[in-house]
Amino acid sequence: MLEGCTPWPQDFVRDYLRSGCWEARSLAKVLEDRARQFPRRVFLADRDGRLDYEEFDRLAGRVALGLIERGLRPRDIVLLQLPNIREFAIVFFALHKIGAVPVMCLPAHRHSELAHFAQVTHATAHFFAPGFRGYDFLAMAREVQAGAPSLKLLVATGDGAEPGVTYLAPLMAPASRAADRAPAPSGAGGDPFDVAFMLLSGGTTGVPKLIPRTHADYLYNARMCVEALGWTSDTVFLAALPAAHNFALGAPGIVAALTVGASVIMCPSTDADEVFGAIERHRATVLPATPALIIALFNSAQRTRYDLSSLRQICVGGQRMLPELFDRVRATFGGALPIHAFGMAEGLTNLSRPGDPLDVQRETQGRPVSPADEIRIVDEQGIDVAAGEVGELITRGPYTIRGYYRAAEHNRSAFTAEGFYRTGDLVRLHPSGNLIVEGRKKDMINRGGEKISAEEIENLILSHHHVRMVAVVAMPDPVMGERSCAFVVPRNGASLTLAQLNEFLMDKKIAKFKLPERLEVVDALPVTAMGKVSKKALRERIAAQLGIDRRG
Ligand code: J2J
Repeated sequence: MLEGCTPWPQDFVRDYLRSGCWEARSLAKVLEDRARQFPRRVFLADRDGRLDYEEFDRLAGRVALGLIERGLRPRDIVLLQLPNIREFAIVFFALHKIGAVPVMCLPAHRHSELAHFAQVTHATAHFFAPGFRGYDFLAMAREVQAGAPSLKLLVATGDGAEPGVTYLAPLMAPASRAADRAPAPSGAGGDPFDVAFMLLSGGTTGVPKLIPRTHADYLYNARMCVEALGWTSDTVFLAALPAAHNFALGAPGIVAALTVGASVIMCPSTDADEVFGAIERHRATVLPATPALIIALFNSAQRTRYDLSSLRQICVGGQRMLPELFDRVRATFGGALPIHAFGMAEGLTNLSRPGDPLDVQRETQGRPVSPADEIRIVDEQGIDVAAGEVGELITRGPYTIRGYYRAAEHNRSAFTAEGFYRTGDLVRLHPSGNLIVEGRKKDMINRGGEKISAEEIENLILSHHHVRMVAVVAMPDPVMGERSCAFVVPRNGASLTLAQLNEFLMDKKIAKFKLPERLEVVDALPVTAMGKVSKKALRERIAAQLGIDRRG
């Protein structure tokens, strides 16, 4: 396995191979197989049209050759920062044909995050869409490159003549058809049991951690999602959530669709008109969403103007879907079934099953997709709690990582000695065998499914010279579920407003969704009996304050 990763122990490897969980096939190989099996079936559609499996595979091959010509090599690590457009998938599979390893960055990431990923991985290339949402990604890419000498290649979508930039449109163009006849790189460096790509952890640490996923583990994860949900080649999956997130990428997303020869619609926005328009136009059958997105879609006046009758499943995850929301989804989207998706980029996917009794589907967050997933619910001492009691969910299995990338010290606390990943989620076992998420231990804010590490933002705020102490906590929000609130103890006599704080944080060039949305200036922070800042007390305090604000 790639240096800096933690392999599964040999006896587990043997088991996962013997039981057929892991197969010796890379992502590129699965694409090539599907292209042979279903040449004329649509794999990918977006605003620019549809691509069948064969065309898509050919395009990915062309781009792979073009990138090899420009110096990209097997095992190179690259930053992939593309929105939900066809190029996202074309480049993703082109990289797999080469055997290069993409880091799945979000379009929302900015200089600070990208520079960190480049530095940790020694990435050799950065892929971006220059003007997406009016932001100058090229300027940012150049700035990141200036501080990261390993970044030799900047690759932009579209066409252009900026010096030092490779453009994707010419690489995809039929003009290079001669190259189509050259032997396409066929999963060259794509060892099925090695790292295929790296996801980013929502994180509880100062900087986001990288999650190395192998071809074999991810394909198994994807296949088991397909089985749990009964997808077929007739499934039409709409990716409106960022495709770089595990939820839309494969669990259960694009890679899952690929395993059964289904279709994927790339939708670059979660705007209601865009999402509804894409469902109607492409007769989408599956929509993955966060509770926040579902609520926004409900509240849209546009809903009744579109024909949404093709929808069969609405997978809701990233945050807990309350039973009331489950009922509303059922009643509103023409009989489409709400599915709980309780997953994590580190691995374990729990899904509710269409065949379960309705009350179980409604009230629980589902169960693991694989019988080989091991789950335990433990107390503070790591001892299993009694059935039905709340405890921390820990897990290991054929598609759950054994360690973050190059993070030996953090891994010692994030995993047990037996290799179980500590999810930080507080859950309880329902009599049906499904899980109910009751809360979490980990110190993060879950803003509409987008995770914010409290420590990361606290460290940045502490560098403000007006700040003596800070604690960032979640405050309840009817749409987003949570938003972040910063409690700040200023230095003697200093003052600070939310606008000033956020201006300061924007100068640090971080993703905008991480900015606190409320500032409480206080004289002191409450402490626990152990002398630690009591985030619980702060969360309760801001929740009570919001209750007063809303009433009053
Ligand atoms: C409560 N908490 C949930 C849910 C995730 C499918 C769906 C979501 C993710 C994801 C994913 C939750 N109810 N239904 O990767 O494949 C919280 C938990 C979890 C963390 C993981 C997928 N669904 N969560 O959200 O890596 O706290 O993955 O540990 O972004 O989100 O976040 P992430």
